[in-house]
Amino acid sequence: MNMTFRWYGRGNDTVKLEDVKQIPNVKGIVWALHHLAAGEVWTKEIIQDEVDYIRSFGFHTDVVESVNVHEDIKLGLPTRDQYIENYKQSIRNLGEVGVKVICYNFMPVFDWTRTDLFHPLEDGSTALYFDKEKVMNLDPQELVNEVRASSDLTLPGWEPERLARLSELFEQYKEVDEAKLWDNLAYFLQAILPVAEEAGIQMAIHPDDPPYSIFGLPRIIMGAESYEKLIKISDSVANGFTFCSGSMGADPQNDMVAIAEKYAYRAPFAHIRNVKIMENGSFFETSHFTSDGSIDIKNIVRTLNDQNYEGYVRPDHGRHIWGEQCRPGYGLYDRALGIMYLNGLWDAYENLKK
Ligand code: DNO
Repeated sequence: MNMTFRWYGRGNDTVKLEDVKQIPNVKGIVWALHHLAAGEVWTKEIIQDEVDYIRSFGFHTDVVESVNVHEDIKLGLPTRDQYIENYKQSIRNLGEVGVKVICYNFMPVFDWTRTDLFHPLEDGSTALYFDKEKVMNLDPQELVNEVRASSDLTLPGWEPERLARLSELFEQYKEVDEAKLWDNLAYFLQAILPVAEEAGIQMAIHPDDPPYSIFGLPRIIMGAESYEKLIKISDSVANGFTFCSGSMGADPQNDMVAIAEKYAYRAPFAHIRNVKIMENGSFFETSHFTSDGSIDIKNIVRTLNDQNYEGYVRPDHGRHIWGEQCRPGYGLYDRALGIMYLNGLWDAYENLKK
């Protein structure tokens, strides 16, 4: 297990790398060039500048999350080829500085979706919340307005340029059903995987969050069946997954321990976090501690440990605790607690092997 921490970059994150340095066992920073729009080439100069900064703290920069996929690629528009060329160039440039994994997603319009970024929990903290009924009944524009009004910091994947053309995008997606979205993903992968292989990079697709259709948009990376389909598209080593316990696990039908058992070998990157799923399907995010939520975190870690998992791991969204003002879900304190829980579990299982 190679422990990492996601960080949004200088001037773009409330967390300082000096502070991340004090969390035991963190080896690398999961980074991205968040100021570049989806579809732009990540140039060598900008990449080099960012990795130099991160490496100056002694962290590795092996994992990028995310290089966002331009909407025209997901829609399968004629303009996609140029954006795919740009994507290939970004992969090559990232390979040159030694990046090993690129996490990305193929979710139409929205990346992860929540209805409340600061939902009060019983312990006095706040956390991200997904009210299923609300999403099923609300117009997407209303939801976006409501959520954005609650925080100056946008959610990753909720970039202003995407949200600015919301109704246009929804119109375009009327032509794209699940089968079409799969075709568009296959087209994209077939084009980029050989380049990734050559660059020594594994692409790691992130599951849809939540793992079912919302606002009538197609969703395709939802569970074990999706993984089988992905493998059928290409068996290349570069065609990897991001295991995400909280995203895929938000559908109670997904047994995340079984999924880890079967697919961790194809997942160079794992996001480990807990969610509490209510009977009506709504969920809120909890501490990483197993008993606080619905996801069997300790047995996920045990499964990874049994497999001597060498992939990159990061804690995922945390609660907002101890009065911390931070990006929704991405504060320092609760993620640090999450890391120590994961470290503790890992050490304990490791010890049992002796
Ligand atoms: C949420 C994250 C996602 C993830 C992207 C990957 O916190 O896990 O935003 O980074 O879906 O492309």
